[in-house]
Amino acid sequence: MIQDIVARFKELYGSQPVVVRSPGRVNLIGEHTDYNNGFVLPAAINKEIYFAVAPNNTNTFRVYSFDLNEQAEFSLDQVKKSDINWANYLLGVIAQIQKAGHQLPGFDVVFGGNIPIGAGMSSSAAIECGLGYALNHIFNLSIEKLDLVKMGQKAEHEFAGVMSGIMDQFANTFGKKNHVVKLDCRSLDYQYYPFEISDYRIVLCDTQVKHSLASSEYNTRRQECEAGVELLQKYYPEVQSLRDATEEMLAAHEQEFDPIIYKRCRYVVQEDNRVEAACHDLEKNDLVAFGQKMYASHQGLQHDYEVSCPELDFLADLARQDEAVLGARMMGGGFGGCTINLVKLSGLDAFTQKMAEAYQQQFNITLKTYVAEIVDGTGLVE
Ligand code: GAF
Repeated sequence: MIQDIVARFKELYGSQPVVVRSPGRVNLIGEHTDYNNGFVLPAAINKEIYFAVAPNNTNTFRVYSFDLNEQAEFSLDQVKKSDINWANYLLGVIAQIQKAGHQLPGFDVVFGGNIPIGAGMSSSAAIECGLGYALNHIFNLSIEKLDLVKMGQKAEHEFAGVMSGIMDQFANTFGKKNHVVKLDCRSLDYQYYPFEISDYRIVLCDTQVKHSLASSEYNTRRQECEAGVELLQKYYPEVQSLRDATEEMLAAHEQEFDPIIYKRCRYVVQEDNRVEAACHDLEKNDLVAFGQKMYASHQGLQHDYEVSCPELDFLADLARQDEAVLGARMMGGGFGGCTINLVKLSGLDAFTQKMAEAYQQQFNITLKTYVAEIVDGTGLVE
């Protein structure tokens, strides 16, 4: 694939590009906690987007999407949102780099890869951070890695309209081979944990559905959490976000809460606690206990946070009945995309086959499954 992308670049633009590899991500546990300033436990995976990029000595940004076989060209003066949807993830990053005071000369890009779109593996963060990394490199902008992460997130807010947290861009950029990273989404302190699962595998079951509610409900969840914080602040001024709240605080004022807001907040508080506890499980190498927390996370996302959907619930329930599975849950924003499963290697083939058959029968949709390997974050392909 890399060779094809470089060949197309040379064909279209005639120069020699640098190549950047930008991965998707999984999240083991800690869902919808990032924008509540809480904790997440993601990793970069071997589903990746590749960028071929070179300066072009003009004032334009020319780009070709290898996967869509579409081309576009934009002036770098007054970069704004485009009608070409896919280009917005790129334009958003360009706008952020310019906003930070960097002069960007013209450049050409060919990009493409194998992160399934809309499957909850963060192809959008991979596009944002991959381009940011490439531009930083070819123009020697000296932007810190963490600032590239923040620019990617801002691009998502301003050009894609999703008020996402920082997890996806962080995992993309700071991912480390064979490790998960526990991120404190407030301080941005992080810690790597070896993810030693020799006879287990991370398996993603892709529902192939993306319900249209996804981005509007995502933004609604953010607002619901903020409403919960506002109420708590009347009694606990120290609560700046749900990360600072406890189940006891919530319970003490349950009557004053709208019941929906209450269960949203309770879920977030519990999920943050689960991330902490799951990290202790990893320290003890107790994958069984870790898996149990994944199931509990799914229950909370399904019943309290209500961001799951029948397809995800079906897959999580079915996985739970399989002895080869330690844990399963929906992953990412929800309303479609993937479940993440920890599956014993010896039972892997039987698991994927059984899941695919049952899913086909239930929804008449062909399930896609992926075995994810944990790789390093975005970097140059030498
Ligand atoms: C999406 C968002 F982009 C992340 O920031 C995160 O909130 C996630 O949904 C849910 O945990 O991937």
